[in-house]
Amino acid sequence: MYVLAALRFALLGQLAALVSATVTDPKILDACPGYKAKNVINLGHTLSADLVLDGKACNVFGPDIEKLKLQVTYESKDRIHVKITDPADKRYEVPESVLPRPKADLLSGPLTSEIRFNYTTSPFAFSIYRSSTHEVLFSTASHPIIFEPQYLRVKTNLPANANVYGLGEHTDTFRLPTHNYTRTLWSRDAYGVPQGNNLYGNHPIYFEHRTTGTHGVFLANSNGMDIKIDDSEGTGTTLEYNVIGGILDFYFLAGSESDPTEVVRQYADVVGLPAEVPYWSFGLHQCRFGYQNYIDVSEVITNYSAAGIPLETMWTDIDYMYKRRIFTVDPDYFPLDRMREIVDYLHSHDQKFVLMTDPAIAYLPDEGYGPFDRGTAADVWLKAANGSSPFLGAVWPGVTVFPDWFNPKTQDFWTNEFKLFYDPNTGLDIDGAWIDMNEPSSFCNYPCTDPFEQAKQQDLPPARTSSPPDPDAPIFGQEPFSAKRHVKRVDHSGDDVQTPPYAIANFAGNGALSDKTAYTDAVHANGLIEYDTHNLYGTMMSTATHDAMLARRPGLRTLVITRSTFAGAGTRVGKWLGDNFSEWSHYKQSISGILGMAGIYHVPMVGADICGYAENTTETLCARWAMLGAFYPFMRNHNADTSISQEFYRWPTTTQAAKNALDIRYRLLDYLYTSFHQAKLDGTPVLSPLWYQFPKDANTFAIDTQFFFGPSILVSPVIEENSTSVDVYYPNELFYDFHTLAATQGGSTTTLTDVNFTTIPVSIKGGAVLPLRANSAMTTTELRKTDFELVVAPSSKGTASGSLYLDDGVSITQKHTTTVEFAYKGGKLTVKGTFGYPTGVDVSRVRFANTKSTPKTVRLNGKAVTPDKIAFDSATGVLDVTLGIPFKSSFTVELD
Ligand code: MIG
Repeated sequence: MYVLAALRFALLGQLAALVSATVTDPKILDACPGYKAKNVINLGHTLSADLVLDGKACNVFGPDIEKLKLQVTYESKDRIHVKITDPADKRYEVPESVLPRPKADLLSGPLTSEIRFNYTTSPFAFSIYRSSTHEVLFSTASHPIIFEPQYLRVKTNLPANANVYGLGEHTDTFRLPTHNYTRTLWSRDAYGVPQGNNLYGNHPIYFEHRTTGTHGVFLANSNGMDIKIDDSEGTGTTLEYNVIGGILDFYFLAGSESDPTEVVRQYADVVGLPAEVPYWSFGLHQCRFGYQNYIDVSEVITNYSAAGIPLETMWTDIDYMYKRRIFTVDPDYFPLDRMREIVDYLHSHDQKFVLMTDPAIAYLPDEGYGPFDRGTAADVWLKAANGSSPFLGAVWPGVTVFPDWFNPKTQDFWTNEFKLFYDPNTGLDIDGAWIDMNEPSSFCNYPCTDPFEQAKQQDLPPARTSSPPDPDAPIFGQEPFSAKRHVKRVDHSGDDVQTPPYAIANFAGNGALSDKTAYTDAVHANGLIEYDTHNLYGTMMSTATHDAMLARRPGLRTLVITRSTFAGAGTRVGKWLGDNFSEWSHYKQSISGILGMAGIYHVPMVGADICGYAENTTETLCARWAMLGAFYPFMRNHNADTSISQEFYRWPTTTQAAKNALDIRYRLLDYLYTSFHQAKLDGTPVLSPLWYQFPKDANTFAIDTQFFFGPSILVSPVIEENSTSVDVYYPNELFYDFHTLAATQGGSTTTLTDVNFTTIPVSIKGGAVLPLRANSAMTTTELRKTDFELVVAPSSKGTASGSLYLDDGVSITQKHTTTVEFAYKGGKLTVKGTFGYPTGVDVSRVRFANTKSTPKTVRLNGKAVTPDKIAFDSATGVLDVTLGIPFKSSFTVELD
């Protein structure tokens, strides 16, 4: 039976591959009739038209839809919304509840817009061009739009060797390949994060950069899709969307001719500004899969402290659960009272605790498993195709159900489970939440005819020797049974939602859409089916978890780290990059991964598993990775259950490397915090590729082994195994060594040699005034009691600026904040701020880099500073002025 099904499946798969191989031939698709525009109504601010099939249907992957509706809206001076759909049919669209859409500014229109919409009526084609230069940014000319029930195709020409970035989540180069390249968007549990594959998250946005400007294109569509970039047709480079459902819902972002970060901010106008996270969440996090028991956990905490490596937050993976059931602890291995002791210990030492919560809930009717019983009573499970019985998968605890985040009662259910299990008085008082497996992941391939058999074969849940206790007696009693909801579905009649005619290049299992996940025909409470909403599952779980965490500690920011994301997820959660390997190539590719999340998709609280998740790390790889990881916004060491231990204290080199890099990170923590605050205000990226800051310098366009951490810290890690040298590119500006402040004039590639295994090259871009903590500390609480010092690193023009934002670090609404602006010009440093939040510390000193000689006088607020407080190092050109003044008011320091 199994064999037959598998065989049938393999055949189907090959057939689908064959069909798509022939039909996606660009010549066939380009020969499709396309549409003719009729009844065009152009009101300036908006334009609408009927699109009518312009010839004999080509029916490549289903019948061409005869009549479509085009709606164009100038939403702001830098954004045009282009929507094409079938007016006769209720097609799926990404719900506003998941991705709220921006409002249109009614005063905008082509006259004031930085980009414009242009079109031809017969055949219908449209283009977007830059108003100032008339440069075409996107054009469907000579590539007819194809619009079928389960296949949408839009194709644009690109410049040769186009610089395209985005379309994540992926582990490919940051600048995407332009030859025979396919990006598939379909969430999957992507162990090993292979290049070229679809991974956990989906962000259908790309930026295209030219020396004449940068623009963005966002397709608000959550259906499975292949986006192809190719230059092999001999007709130039093209980018082609092949989407298996939903509608064409494009946002074109004008970006800017001079500043690439404009388009980043404009994208935030569409998907939302990133969540502000607590100050403590920038401390070091330690995790692993495979801590055997509570003693292991407590040992790690002790060992970190003994090694003198600051550990801010301890994590525990699914090991703590009883039979892998969420909202339970194993009474023998992770007994509640001992785990509560650990949490108390952490809290009394200003440290934090995070636990994993998976979405899949053990299917255990009549066993008194509270979460299952309460969810069943509230009727919040995702349903099978029949619309009534729960959809069953096989995950860690065995056979499971999945919460349906579209069900209006699911939030209350989830919030209540969090309140019960994570109750500070009776349960585990977590400070943040870690959510995994939310693609959603299931261990069963399609057709998963018997999840019970699958669970048995995989020995799920993995056996433990202890006997099962009563995992959790309900505290608040049962939820009232609710009447069956009315199911209203998007019309998928006639569609094949398991094996749609166009097969996207899904890498899960055998490639079927339902492989290793909830079936595409699983039904949500609002009638939507997974075929359309699959890519939203992780983001919806993120929102629900974020809200559940806020309900536990009202008014306080939280940290939620998810694996699966969709556009907009960053408004609530952070993300880690999933199951990488302890390999040098994965260490390297993590840079483009974090740049995508923090630099494009607005999920800035991001990091990869430091030292690598699967396989065994080495002392030197882990040392290098500890140092690179110190410049991930989210810094967490995590590994797999079968890998060797890799806490930073395990090897001397790694210990020293971690200490050195953490020292830099912690001294920069307020700078990072300020950067996150800026991101929250206007979407300015927290991390940037070099070209964001040097957009005219073509040497920077492909660089993805160096990056800016905040506005002015350039990180240039050693990349190769066993190497102590690295080729770095310093763009044309002054760069200063972070430690010595020695200046280098950029403009070329330099080989740094003798970079030992406890050192990471970090430099300050000229033009920055940095507020640093004078010393690092063992916790961020301690750090906040440490004095500040300032570094003035002038640009080649002799000026510098910077800023500092400070608040209590935890409240969502801040009563008192401190904002300080730093400006340096003509030998005068001006520090001007409003000091609503008391820093409680001093400014101990200022170091002026690139100073030619000792000035005649140095004045603090106009008064001469005594010579004993001034030191000049002629070798490095650094003038060090001791201040020792309370950091609570504005001041100036003048050199002359
Ligand atoms: O099937 O919870 O990506 O970080 O350690 C594996 C166990 C489930 C996958 C996550 C990984 C985590 C692991 N999880």
